[in-house]
This record gives sequence, C-alpha cells and structure tokens, in this order.
Amino acid sequence: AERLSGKTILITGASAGIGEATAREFAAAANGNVKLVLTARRKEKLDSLAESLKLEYSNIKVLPVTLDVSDVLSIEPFVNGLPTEFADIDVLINNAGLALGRDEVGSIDAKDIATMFNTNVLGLITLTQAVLRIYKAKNSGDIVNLGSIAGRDPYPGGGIYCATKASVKSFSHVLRKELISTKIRVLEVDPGNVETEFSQIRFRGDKDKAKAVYAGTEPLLAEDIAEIIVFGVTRKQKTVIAETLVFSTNQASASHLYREQ
Ligand code: 8X3
Repeated sequence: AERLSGKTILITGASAGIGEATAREFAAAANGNVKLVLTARRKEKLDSLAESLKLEYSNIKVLPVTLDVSDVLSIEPFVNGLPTEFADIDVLINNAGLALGRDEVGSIDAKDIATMFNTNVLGLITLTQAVLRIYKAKNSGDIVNLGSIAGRDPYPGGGIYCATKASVKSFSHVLRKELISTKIRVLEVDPGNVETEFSQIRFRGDKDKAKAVYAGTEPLLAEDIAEIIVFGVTRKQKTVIAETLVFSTNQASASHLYREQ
C-alpha cells in the first residue's frame, strides 16, 4: 500500500472487465490513497465506477475521461490537457483492447482489421509515447501492457487479434531495452481465457458463442488479472515482473482447454 501512496494511475478501457477490476484493486490496495484517471469510450460507466469508488474511499481522487484510444489523434491532447492534479502520471495501464470475429484470412472485414490494430496497437503505442515524456522527465514510472496468450500462441481464426498482441509483446520488449538505463519499468501481463465482455464483443453480442468459450471450465475473472497487475506494480522499484502468462487451471495453451462434460 505504501508503494502506491499518492500515485497517479491511468487506466484505459476502465469501463468494464479487467480495466474496471484493476481500478478497484488499486483503490483497495492503496486504501483510497491514489489518484485514478479512468478512460474508456463509455462515459456513464466510468462515472458510475468513479461514484462507487468515492463512496467506498473518502480520500480517493478519480477523474473519469472519455477516450477512444483508437482515435490516435485524440491521445496527445488528452494527455497534455489533464488537470494539474492528475497530470503527473506514475502508472499507465494499457488495457483497452478487443477482438472482433474469428474469421479466417481472406474473409476478414477490413474495418475490423483497422479497429483491432488502431485500438490494440496504435492506441497503445501513441499513449505510451505521450506518457513516456512525463516518465523520462522524472526518470520513473510504470507501463503495464495487456498482452495475451494470443500473442504467444496464435490460433486459426485469430489472424488479426493474435498479430496485434504479438505487436504488443514486441513493443514491450523494445521499450524495456530502450529504457534499460532508466528507472522506468515495463511490465506485460498475458492472460488466457478471462470471462469478461471480451467474447461477447468478439462474437458481436452472440451470447451462445460467447458462453461456449468458457463452457465447462472455471474461467479466470477480471479481478484475478487485476490482482496480478497490482502485484507487479507494487513490487520493489528494482524488481520488474517483465512478463506474466496467466491461465485458469483448466487451460495450458490457446488450444489446450479441459472442459468438464
Ligand atoms: C484473450 C485470449 O485466447 O481468446 O486474449 O485470444 S484468447
């Protein structure tokens, strides 16, 4: 808790799933003694999360801001326009991301390709660049990138999503190497199946298809990944948990999933 005290934490995709759970987990770990900048497209969801955090922790500072990271031109003005109280970011959680469809190469919608790359890759890179300027000026700060098993173990039907997550991994590696002489830390967390809105979005609201992803397993939940993110960030300054691959006990690779009948 002391290691988080007074820190400013920026989370993308904070309206639901792993992003929301991570906001709650940081607030709990710091007993409210943090400043959270919560961003996503859905402002009402951010507002209600902010309200619920403020009810729980009287000392917490929360700034909900509409941000669509796929709109890369909006990122720099967002970072530069942060109110002074929230401007000195200490921790960046690059969580916003999505998969659209399981179509095979040759039948992938061009718009879906653009949305996935714009959000998962270009948005993440652009925001990281903007925040890195703040970090370099003070020689500290943490960047946590959400990768995926999909970035390590690509599967048929995941042509674009897997490529975006492999890009995240490559980018995380380069950053860690470039920042070798600084105190800036780069962490990557790579989940397997986690039951969030992820599959509903991938299958465009088809609840049966979404449910089938987790059927017969005891899937990880958003809070399970949030715990690991907060654990990584709260290690000693000299410690970098560079990469964490996280599965439920039922999963051992992208395609090795034990399902109870
Ligand atoms: C989510 C995991 O395997 O469905 O990143 O792509 S997977």
